[in-house]
Amino acid sequence: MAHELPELPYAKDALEPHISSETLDFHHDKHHAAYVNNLNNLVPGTEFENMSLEDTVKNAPAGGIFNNAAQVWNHTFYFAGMGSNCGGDATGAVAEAINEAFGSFSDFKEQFSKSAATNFGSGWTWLVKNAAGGVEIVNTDDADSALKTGTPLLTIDVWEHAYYVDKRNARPAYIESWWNLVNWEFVNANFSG
Ligand code: MN3
Repeated sequence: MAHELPELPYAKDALEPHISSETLDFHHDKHHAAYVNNLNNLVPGTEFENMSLEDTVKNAPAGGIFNNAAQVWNHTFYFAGMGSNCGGDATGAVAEAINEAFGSFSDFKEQFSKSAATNFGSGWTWLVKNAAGGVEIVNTDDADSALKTGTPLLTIDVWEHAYYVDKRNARPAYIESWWNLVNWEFVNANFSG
């Protein structure tokens, strides 16, 4: 049972002008694809050979299998959390949870953006549902995934390959663009799921 690279849930140019089709050519077709290929090369003959992607992320020890499995899952989740005709303020039940946790959407947006901008080196910034049913912001390093510890609702990839084509070194400009793409229907589905 080989892992497969999921298709993007939109056309390559659907996220423009915020994220270019050239970025997606590299980010999905090269980087995401490479993690899938690496994982498929690593699992034969191990206990992970026939394990689902989610279970592999949750169970693999630190090392190559975990890193590649988590990067496959994280990227699929990241791409699914964006779309055209998206962005704006949060909607639905997750909007209420955000207001409860952060006071207002603008306060949440400011804290999330700051966490993503200051997440040192390569990593991911997440909105997660915690054990109490509320929401919080979590940063992870490198390939690490919020899937290991809780219920991810939304993520932004802050590895340089996510923004260097469009924004060069300006991570904050990428984060500001990304807010225009957040798919709040996806976030709400994860929150209630
Ligand atoms: Mn990436």
